[in-house]
Amino acid sequence: MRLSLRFVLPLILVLAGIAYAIAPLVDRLTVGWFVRDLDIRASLIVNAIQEPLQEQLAAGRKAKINEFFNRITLDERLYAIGYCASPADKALASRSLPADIRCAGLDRWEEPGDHLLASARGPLHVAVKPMASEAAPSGRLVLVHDMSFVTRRSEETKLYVFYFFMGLAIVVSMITVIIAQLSWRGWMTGMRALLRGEGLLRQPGSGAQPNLPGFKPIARDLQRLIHELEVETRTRDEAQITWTPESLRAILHGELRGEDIIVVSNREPYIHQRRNNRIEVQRPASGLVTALEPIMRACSGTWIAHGSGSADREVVDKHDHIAVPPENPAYQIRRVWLTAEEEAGYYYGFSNEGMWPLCHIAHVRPTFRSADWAQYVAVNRKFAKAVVSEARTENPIVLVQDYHFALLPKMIREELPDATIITFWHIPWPNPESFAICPWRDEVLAGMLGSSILGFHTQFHCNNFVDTVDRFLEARVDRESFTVSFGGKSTAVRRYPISIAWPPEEEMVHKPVPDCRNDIRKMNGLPPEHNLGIGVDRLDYTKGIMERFRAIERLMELNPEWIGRFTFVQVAAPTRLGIEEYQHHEAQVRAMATRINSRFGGQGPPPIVLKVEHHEPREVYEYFRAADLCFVSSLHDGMNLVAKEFVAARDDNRGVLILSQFTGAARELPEALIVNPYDADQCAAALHLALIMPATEQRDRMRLMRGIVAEFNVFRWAGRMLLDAAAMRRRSRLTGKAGSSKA
Ligand code: ADQ
Repeated sequence: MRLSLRFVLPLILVLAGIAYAIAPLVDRLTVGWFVRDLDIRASLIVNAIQEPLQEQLAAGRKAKINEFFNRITLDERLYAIGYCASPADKALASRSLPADIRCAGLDRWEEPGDHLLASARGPLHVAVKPMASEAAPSGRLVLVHDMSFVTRRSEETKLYVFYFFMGLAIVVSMITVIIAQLSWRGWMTGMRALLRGEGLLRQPGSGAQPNLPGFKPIARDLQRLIHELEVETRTRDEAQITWTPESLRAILHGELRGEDIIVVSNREPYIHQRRNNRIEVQRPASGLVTALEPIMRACSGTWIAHGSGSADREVVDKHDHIAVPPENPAYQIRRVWLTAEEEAGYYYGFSNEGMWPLCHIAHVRPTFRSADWAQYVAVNRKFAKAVVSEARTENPIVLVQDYHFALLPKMIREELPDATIITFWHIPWPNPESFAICPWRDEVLAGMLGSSILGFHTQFHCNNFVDTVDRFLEARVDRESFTVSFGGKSTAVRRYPISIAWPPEEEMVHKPVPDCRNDIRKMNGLPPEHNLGIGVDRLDYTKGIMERFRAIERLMELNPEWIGRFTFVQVAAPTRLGIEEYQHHEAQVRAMATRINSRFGGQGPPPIVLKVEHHEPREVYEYFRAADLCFVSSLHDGMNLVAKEFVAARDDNRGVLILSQFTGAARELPEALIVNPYDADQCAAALHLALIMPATEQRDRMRLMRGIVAEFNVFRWAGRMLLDAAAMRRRSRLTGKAGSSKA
């Protein structure tokens, strides 16, 4: 609009100037035309009155002639008329004949020219016409016409000319602006089409792509340029940034200043619990919370989660909001309330009896019930509504967390088509054959493909997902860019390995390692130099706790020198106790520990100390620092943060990590002793190797692992996803697409 005004105003001024300049010319032209008309009119009048006038002259009736002339001048235009018999005579004339016109001076009005005479009532036109006849008296007639109407007409004409040019200016400039706009839009559409790799012009409605080979090199060059710029920026960013909460915050301020950020997860970052008539605030020990908190603090966004605390309802405002962190509020939690039936169907049922075993190869059969599915759909819908009601803009950035919300991306996309939706799947993705078990597989896949970016921990999980989509949906899969186009939108499938905060909080590593060793051994009734192993997990069948115990039993069988000299402390947090499979698993774990302890525990400290309870993160770190080895034996794990936490805890560069090959972490920490948890002999050998590993080798391995965890920390995980989202939004603005880009 501003551009149009900038163009139209000068054009109007120029045309107004032209109109002003040509006005005198128009004036002169119109006066000339009227003078010619009046001359002709005068001749006609002379012809008409000549005969009766000559009769009167012949009869010598001068008074009658004057009266005749007065009558004629009643005509609106004819102002005066006179008759001169000769230059010496006095004119016989109407009363109105100006005094300046006398018979003696008539010659001047016969000379070529305008014959205009100025008077008080305006310009007058004077015409002198000979009245020649052989038979009758001759002489000259003077006809004076009133020209004031000519002046009036001339003014009107000037005005018309002015308006005409103004109108012309507006019409011409509007046409020019419209043509310019259309050409610009056409050019931009063409460029966008080129950048999308389409032809320059699309046949409206046909979807046909004309092949314009001449433009392909330009498109290729532009695409390459944009890609190179992005890669260069990202490489520069990632190589140069030391990822800390501060750098993440600074990047968010720079790249996503003022953007509307919404996080959705099942678990909330702060839980209000009522205990002994007091309300306590709990922070769940969760990698997800650690990763996302700095984002929320930096962007002052909204975190939507299930309000699961016993005092959660008491502390929210009327919009179910509460500002957190309590000591220094920086963002808000929006709590979503679920009924017992909803929680049973959506959380325990479909999410944890269906999707969890489906995605983990742990040989526990998934259970799918249509009633659970109905609750899962309903709860996802409930959260989608919450997202829409919390969105402050048309295109918020929504970070959807985990398998509880597979349908949410599509539901949000339907309401907010321009949103940038990043879904992160914290658990593995199975191969297509395994996934086909899910009766609602197409709906789950379509739901997830509402995302702009879909993140997994490992490339292997990305590959499995893309293979699954390729197998079951009518979608276009581009394996070079790893994007899936489905239903007119495309989703980028990306690998973002999650991690932990680095450096760990001072409070976690405050207590010196020797003190941790002493205190933990004392606390568990173990001698001061006793060999100690540690396992920290939720009591979940995917964590391979039974396989771990079997390996310890095998160690005792194969290397009896460790009996009474080695104890493994298993800290197991109770989890999902509403599910029968978990109750059964806990009973099995307890029974197995008891059996092994009774077999090998007679000669001193037991091989296994099982602590089925939740510990504060600080206590967990104390165990990590006290142990000689940490054993992570997951049967299948998206990442496994415990492995990284153990590495972070060991600032003394001691301790050995034994890590299952089926964890995402195994791909990042090859300096750990990588084992197959199903192979008890191999695991026992790894335990033995860890217990006899020289301090120098422990140090070398630990240093390398600490370097990796420090560099690829959780701030990098969050930062990379958001930088990708920011780049996607920039690209969308350039190519005129939003959210998950049009395919
Ligand atoms: P989880 O299956 O919960 O996470 P994990 O990554 O090991 O597994 O994280 C567990 C967290 O809980 C760790 O921070 C650990 O310290 C803590 N924790 C475990 N037992 C505890 C106890 N008894 N007391 C106190 N704290 C305890 C899911 C996926 C993983 C993925 C994460 C993050 O299954 O594969 O790594 O999400 O994406």
